[in-house]
Parts: sequence; structure tokens; C-alpha cells
Amino acid sequence: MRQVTVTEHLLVHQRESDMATGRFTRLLNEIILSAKLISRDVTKAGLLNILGKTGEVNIQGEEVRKMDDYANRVLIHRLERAGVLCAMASEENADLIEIPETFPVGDYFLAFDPLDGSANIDANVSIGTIFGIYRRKGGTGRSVTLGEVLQRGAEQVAAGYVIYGSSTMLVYTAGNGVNGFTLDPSVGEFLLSHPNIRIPEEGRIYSVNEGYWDFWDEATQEAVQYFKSPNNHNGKVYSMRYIGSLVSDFHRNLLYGGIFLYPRDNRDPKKKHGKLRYLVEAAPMAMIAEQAGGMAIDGHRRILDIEPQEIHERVPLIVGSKNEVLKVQEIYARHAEAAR
Ligand code: FBP
Repeated sequence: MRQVTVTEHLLVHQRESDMATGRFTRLLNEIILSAKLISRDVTKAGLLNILGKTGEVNIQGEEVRKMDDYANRVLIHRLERAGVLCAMASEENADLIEIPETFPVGDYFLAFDPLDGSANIDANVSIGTIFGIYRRKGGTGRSVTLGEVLQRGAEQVAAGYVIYGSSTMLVYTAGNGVNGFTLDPSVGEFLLSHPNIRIPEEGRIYSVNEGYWDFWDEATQEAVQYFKSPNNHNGKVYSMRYIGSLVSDFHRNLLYGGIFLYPRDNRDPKKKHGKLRYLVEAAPMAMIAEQAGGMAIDGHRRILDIEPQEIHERVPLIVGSKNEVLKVQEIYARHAEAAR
């Protein structure tokens, strides 16, 4: 089989779309180079002094891991000099990341989670980088306001993730289907390995942290109970799989069929809307899921229709195979109706 590199695939895509300026390809190429640099160090993290914590606490109130910090600095360093961005937003940075005076600005806005699931890195469990790309929706010049960049996930021109697992893979969509590329370290190239990924409409896996059962509302408990009981429309229990890194749980369900849930819970008032961040986690995964034939909701609303007001806004995320997500939506709607 002729090996297709991600850059070739991008160029073919570029010719077909209005994003034929080369700027989009340049932007994605910088994300790809960053992923190669991060992958190189993740795969030998135990040998480099990059396991453990930095001692700092990020805007999420989480202890920053050295690998998180490293990945964040690699992405900012590569992308700020790409000349195609007006600003960036990172899970690790409290505010918008502006482009330094020394580099040209562009009209794309990049939102990213530099290393998702980082709590798993010290245990050698697969983790990932998640990104969403938007066009600036107003204003020009170097100083950018939140209003010019924060927008519904449906406005993303592209979204993707890199998973650092047994192999390093890039999975992305630019609104024209979802494709997966595997990094061949011997040639340093991401090669097309999973063309036109479609998520099975019917799943057989559910992924949720059931440790939070007592903190869930009745609708969520009924939804999860549905997948555990043989009395569901499938007449068989689903397999429970939960790695605890969104990228890994999402990727498995994308290929095998299944549903991932990170619902809201009442453990912590700050997280009453769930733990996952809209801009850097939920919206990119929602675009990929929909482009692969799946669905993504917050229990009621389509994730991509939600208009974020803050960079670090959290949202419940229920994403995966269409039939399972529709079932959860139906259960939530019935409970909302009963509560009216
Ligand atoms: P980070 O991006 O800070 O790593 O957090 C997100 C995450 O690790 C997801 O990858 C994962 O799905 C979830 O949090 C696990 O949370 P919990 O430990 O509460 O189940």
C-alpha cells in the first residue's frame, strides 16, 4: 500500500477547500512537529527527569506535571512563530496567549490541552494532546479580546488529538470526515493508517468513573444503570472500560463503538458543570465524533451548539456511538420532564 503522509493528505485537502491559502497547512504542520517532539520525550519519560510534578498549581487548581509543562511550552514555542495565529488558549494558561511582537499574526485561533490525562503519565498509561482551530470572528491586529475568539464548537474549522500510546497517532478532521495517521519513528512521518474513520452506530462499551455514583443525579444513575443491565435494547450488558484519560477512552470507543460519559456531579461546587473543559476537550472531541457519524451532548444540548463565555468553562460530556448517546438524551429528557 502506498504510504500517504499527513502533509500530502493536507495538501490534497487544501486544494479541495477554501482553506487553500497554505496557512491552515502551516498551522497543522506546527502542531504535527510539536507532537513529534512531545512523543519523543513521552516515550522515554522515565529516563528523562520529566516525571512527577513541578510544584506549581494551574488555573484549574491542579498540580502541574513536568510533562504537562513541557508539552505546553513546546506547543506555544512552535505555534507562536507560525505566523498564522491571532492568539491561543491552553488548559495550562489562565488567560489568552498573545503572539509576541517579534512574530507575525494571522486570523486563526488555536485552543489546546497540551497533555490530557497527564495524571496517568507517571504510570505509563496513554495520554494525549487535544486541539481545536477557529477563525478569528472580528477585530484585527495583535491585541485580541475573548469576544473575538470564543465561539460555538460548531465554528471550529478543524479539530484533532494526538494519542501517545503503544504507537503515536494523530486523528483529525477539517470538516470533511475523520482520518488517523500513525507516527513511523524510523522515518519521522505520520502516515495514513486509518482512512475515513466511522464510529459504529451501535456501541458495546461504556466509559465512566463509577466511583462518583453517589454524587450523580438520578438521570445519570439511570443512564449508567441502563448500560450495566441486560434489560437494555441490546439485551446484553455493555463492557465497562475506563482508562481515566479522555483521549484514550474516546479513541477506543471511536474505533470499537461505545459511549464516554463525564457527567456533572455534586462533589465540588466549582465542578457542578462537570470536570472537562469546553474549549480544549469537549468541543474538539464533539467535532470529531460528529464527523465520524457519532454524537456529543451535555445531557440535553448538542455540545457544538454551546456558546462558551469563558476560556476554562466546564461542561458535562456524553459522547460516542449515536444509539447510546440518543438513549442517554432520552433518559435525561424524561427526568427533566418529570421535574417540571
Ligand atoms: P487533564 O486534562 O487535566 O488531564 O484532565 C482531564 C482528565 O484527566 C481526562 O483525561 C479524564 O477523562 C478525566 O480527567 C479523568 O477524571 P477522573 O479522574 O475524575 O475520572
